[in-house]
Amino acid sequence: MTPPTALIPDPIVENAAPVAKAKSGSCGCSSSTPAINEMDERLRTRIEKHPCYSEEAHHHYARMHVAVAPACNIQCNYCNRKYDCANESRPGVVSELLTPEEAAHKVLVIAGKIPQMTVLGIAGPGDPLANPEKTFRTFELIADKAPDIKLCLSTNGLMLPDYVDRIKQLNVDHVTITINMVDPEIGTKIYPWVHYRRKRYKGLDAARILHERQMEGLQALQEADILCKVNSVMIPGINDDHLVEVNKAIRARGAFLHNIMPLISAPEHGTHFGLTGQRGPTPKELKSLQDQCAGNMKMMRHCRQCRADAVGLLGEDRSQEFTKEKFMEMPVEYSLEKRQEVHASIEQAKEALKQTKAKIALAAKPVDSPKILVAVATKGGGLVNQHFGHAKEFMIYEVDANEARFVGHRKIDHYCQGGYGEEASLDGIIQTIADCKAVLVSKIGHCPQEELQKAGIRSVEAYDVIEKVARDFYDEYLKTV
Ligand code: CLF
Ligand code: SF4
Repeated sequence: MTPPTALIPDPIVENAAPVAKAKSGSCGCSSSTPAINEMDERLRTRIEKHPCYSEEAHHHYARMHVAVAPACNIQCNYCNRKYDCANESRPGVVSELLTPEEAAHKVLVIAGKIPQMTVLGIAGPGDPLANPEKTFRTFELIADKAPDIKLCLSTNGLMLPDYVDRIKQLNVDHVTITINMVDPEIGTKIYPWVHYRRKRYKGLDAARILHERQMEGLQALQEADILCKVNSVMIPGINDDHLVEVNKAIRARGAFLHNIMPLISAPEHGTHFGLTGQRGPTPKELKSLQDQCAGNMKMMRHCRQCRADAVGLLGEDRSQEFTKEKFMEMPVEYSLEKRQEVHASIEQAKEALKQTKAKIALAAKPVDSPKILVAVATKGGGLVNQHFGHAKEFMIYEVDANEARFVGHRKIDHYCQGGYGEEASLDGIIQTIADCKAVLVSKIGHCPQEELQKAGIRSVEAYDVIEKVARDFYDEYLKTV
């Protein structure tokens, strides 16, 4: 097995940010390059440690959520109030509710134990802005005691225009709005009611109010220079075609990033869509819509629809290590200096990996070549570094002769359970990655390797930079087809 080319990868700043275009002088050369570089640099520092806003950052930096906001002011047809806000959560997940003081204690404990945790988000279990005092009190406590932690919130947008000034004052630099439609007629199929200024609205009135408030909120965020991500839940037959319009509308109003998430719907969730048999999109349908919108603006493809009390790197869930019973007994060991040391070493390793990737890119010959998908097992760091049997999800990369590009992730059942391979999970895994030509893993047993081979999926064992392993496999693959 070859040693890793570098330990931790780079913070390549994602493109397509709503950065002003260079003004050209009469000679055609840029007269404002320094200003743009300055702006790029500022943008880079705002997102480089945010695992949701930067695809590269999510390999290295973690986020956590605190569940301080129980109430909600609208009803979405994909949500059951017994559970967390499904705008940013998988349905069927329940979080333990915390007071702002308990939440602040939890954040400080985790900031000491997981120094790569750089972002604190409030995303439920209801809507943070339907619980403004609890939400803002929590942010105040954390900003005071842990100034290096970025503050983030996710809202349905109904009350957003009222709070943009307060959000700005508190230095919350990242806000997500869930926008599923820009046409209230379509909204009537998603939202049965909204509760606004002490009155309940239904049907078209409800959808119209929500739509107008979302657009107003988005515009206000742009004017306040707060980075805004838009989440959209893709609901086949209801808003799937329409999300291209949503994408254009949000881009025109300055959204930084668009995250189109699949509807997760099952009868046992007890949601309207679950009970009426509304299906979610297939991975192929989701990717195709994301690709369609990608020409317009930067798409987020690494969202894990995490819970309102999520802790850890995206894709890993450490929330059970920090239940209320446990974290209330843990001492606060927050140290700004220690955290900065850890971040500096991550940044160093990222720089090393950036150079490795640059070399790979340089060696690529821009030619027309078939695209294939490969599935990658990783524990983070931008490396193929996980045993097949330990993976709970695969990252999917699209590879051709020019590049290996992250296009999404797929959840799977653990193959290795209690030290033994599970045949039933293997069948499920093979189905989940049936369209991939290979799995890239640090190690794989003989039996799953054979079964994968029968299904036309090759196994590649390596411990190295994902893009390098993917490209090496691609070169080999081309020789055999
Ligand atoms: Fe949390 Fe959301 Fe902030 Fe991230 S999550 S409030 S922006 S810190 Fe991220 Fe989780 Fe997807 Fe949300 S992966 S569900 S997009
Ligand atoms: Fe549920 Fe969130 Fe929608 Fe409120 S905004 S109904 S909590 S999914």
